[in-house]
Amino acid sequence: MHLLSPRTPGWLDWYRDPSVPSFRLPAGTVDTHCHVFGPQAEFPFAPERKYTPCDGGKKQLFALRDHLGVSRNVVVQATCHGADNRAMVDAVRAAGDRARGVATVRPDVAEAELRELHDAGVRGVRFNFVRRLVDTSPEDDLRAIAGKIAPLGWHIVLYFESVDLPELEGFFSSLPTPLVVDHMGRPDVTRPVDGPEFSRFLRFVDTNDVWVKVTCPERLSVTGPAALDGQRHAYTDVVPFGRRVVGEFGDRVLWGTDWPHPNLTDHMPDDGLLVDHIPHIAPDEEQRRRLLVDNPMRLYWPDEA
Ligand code: 0GY
Repeated sequence: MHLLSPRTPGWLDWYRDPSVPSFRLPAGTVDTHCHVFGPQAEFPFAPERKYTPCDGGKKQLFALRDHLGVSRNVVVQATCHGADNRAMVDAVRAAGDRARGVATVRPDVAEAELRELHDAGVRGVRFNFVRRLVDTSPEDDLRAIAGKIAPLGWHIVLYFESVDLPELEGFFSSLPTPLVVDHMGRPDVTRPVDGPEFSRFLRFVDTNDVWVKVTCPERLSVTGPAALDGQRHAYTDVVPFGRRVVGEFGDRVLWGTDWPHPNLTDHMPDDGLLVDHIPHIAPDEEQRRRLLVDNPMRLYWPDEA
């Protein structure tokens, strides 16, 4: 039997007893950014990983989905599983038509493997440029992957830090598929929403085929989860950023939980509170319908949209 690795010191477990959100998600809501971790005994973590998480498998993911009132999930390959997509694919298959996947693949991936991933429900690959998470792949490798997945109609999910956008933007713009940016490109929310850094990001979105996940207020926030005036309104410093993106790119925004919330060491968000963040960034009903239902359906279930 193989020995289980202990989780990384300081690692916080996902929230075991999330509250019931006050905001009721519209029918058909898609959580477009969540992961599965293992369980390690069944799906060992990749040897090259930069962290060892706690287990967070498909059973718990589906329980959270049902608790929050989410209809469907997009399970994004987490770096702790490297390019071994088995845990993610297992979760997507188990969900039936209620999940899609985003994989990590290597440049030498065979066409038959991509076909198999497609049949399982995978519709994109993730390119990760966050150095604490991965050793970044050479651009030529990423181009080779992009060339292989483009004919399948897939997109590329990009995860990067905002300070790296100027250096990466040219490469991103040259990619042949739609792009989906994680966590609004990770802005520094202590800087002004109309300052040069975030304006550059908005320009990048405006001038390319880019979708934006308005996810992870808990990761971006400096003020943290403290509720405002006793209301279920946390992560208030992130609100202007989310609201701006939803306001400007209403037909290209996506929402997600980021469960089980990798790499958080200061606090673990209550997923119910994350749902209650939505009306603050998408104040009108039409915006919320597009963010939560219409946009993700168009991207991941186009035949049903
Ligand atoms: C996220 C955030 C992180 C990690 C990963 O795949 C991952 O390991 O995505 C992070 O640490 O910022 O998108 O869930």
